Amino acid sequence: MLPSMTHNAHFIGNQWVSTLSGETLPVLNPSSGEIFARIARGNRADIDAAVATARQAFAGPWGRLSALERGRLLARWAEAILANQDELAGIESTDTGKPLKQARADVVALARYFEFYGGAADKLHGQTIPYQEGYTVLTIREPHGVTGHIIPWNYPMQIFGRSVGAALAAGNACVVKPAEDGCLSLLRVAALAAEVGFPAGALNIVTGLGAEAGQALAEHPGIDHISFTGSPDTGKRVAIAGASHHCPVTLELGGKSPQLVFADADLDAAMPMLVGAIIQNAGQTCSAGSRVLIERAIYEPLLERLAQRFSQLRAGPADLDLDLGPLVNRKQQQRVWDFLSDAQADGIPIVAQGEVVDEAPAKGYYQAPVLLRDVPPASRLWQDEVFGPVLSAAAFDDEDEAVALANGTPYGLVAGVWTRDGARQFRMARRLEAGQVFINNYGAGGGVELPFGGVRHSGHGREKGFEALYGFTRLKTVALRHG
Ligand code: TXE
Repeated sequence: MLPSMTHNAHFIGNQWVSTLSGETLPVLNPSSGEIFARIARGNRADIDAAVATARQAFAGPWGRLSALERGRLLARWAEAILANQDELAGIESTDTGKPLKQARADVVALARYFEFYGGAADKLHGQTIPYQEGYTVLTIREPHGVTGHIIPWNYPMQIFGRSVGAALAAGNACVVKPAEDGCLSLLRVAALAAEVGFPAGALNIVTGLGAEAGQALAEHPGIDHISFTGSPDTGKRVAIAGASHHCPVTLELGGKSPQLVFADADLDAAMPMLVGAIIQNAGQTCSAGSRVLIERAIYEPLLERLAQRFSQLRAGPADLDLDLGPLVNRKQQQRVWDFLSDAQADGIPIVAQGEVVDEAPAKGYYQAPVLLRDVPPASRLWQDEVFGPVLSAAAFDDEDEAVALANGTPYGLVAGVWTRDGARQFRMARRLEAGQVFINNYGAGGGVELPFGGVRHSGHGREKGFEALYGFTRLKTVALRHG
């Protein structure tokens, strides 16, 4: 079903469709820096075709399926994904540079989204509302219609799963524009959707560049809801494009997430999560724990432990399955280098660095993990998302200072708190400005069930969990006067 990796096409109406312009884009393997595939360079005309097909599906066979049937299709899709785990992980790992074990975890998470939303599809219901005598008032949750999904390259399968899984469960037809640097696994996943019986047009994928296919999708008047994950700047462009046709937009725009470590914390439990939260996916994670705030009494000893661990970390080609793989592309590598050279110019001390192994090809996009200390709150390194394996540390003296430092960036996606003090756990959970707060853990193992999203520059709207289903529906109130 899937065309060979060099045969590029969009997935529209359960068919492989060549791009109307005939243009293609090269796909580079981040581990080697070599071209290994080509994808279709979608444009406005391809988006028009995909939206028209989705609209027909919504008005036709897909739109007429019951919630139970939609749920069953999602469950079957999840099974097919798990049955093809090795192939999907291999594609993802080559395409994005993820170590194989991370890519395998992403496949499992994708299937888990479809299991969760498959089970939830027929449990999404409205309410009856007590009103005046002689009335019955009820609410109905209806799908928006055709939803647009702009997916980034850092977790193509997971972010596709959380967004498209919820949208389909709620009864929408979807048009997806994956990132140019991470779309091959999704084309294979789309083929599996057709194989398990999704009606034509329920899911459509147009590949290409953000400024072309992505912008055309966000601007398209036939799109009834947009979900976007990516950078704050592009998020703003997408929101403006959505506003041009009064389309609701959900934005997830990354973060500068802090982990606060108090002197009474269980440091043995914290250590793996302090390190894992920044090196997972080479730091290219929206919820990466990129800042560690440490109570002064344990600042030096904890930094020493972190330094020891950082100096052991190894980056290398995805198939070696080391602690981390390469960054996704040259642009992201340059971005990390820019942050590090600014930090050097500001005199911010590096405490420890990992290594890039000798087997790593010189043209790959590698970056060894770096730990920096005494990072000033006003520095770019403290304020802005690096999206690389770079951990910034700073000391605090009391809760108030910890909260001020933690909340003192434009972002607010996730926060972690490490303390044994129960009252402080709740105080911190209330005072930290973030969409998720983890106490004595971080990231909660993916947390398909847990509503997720940001405040301020981290975006708005919630994905994951049951909450996402509300975002992918619109509420209708029906007031019946029967006397
Ligand atoms: O993001 P973009 P980039 C952050 C991270 C990273 C930075 C830049 O800090 O270093 O963003 O990454 C599509 N209309 N995150 O340049 O541009 C694009 O094709 C519509 C955080 O890759 O936001 C891709 O599919 N779509 C993040 C997606 O937007 C457009 C994940 C993301 O690209 C578009 C990724 C346009 N005008 C980056 N321009 C997270 N929250 O996890 C681009 N796109």
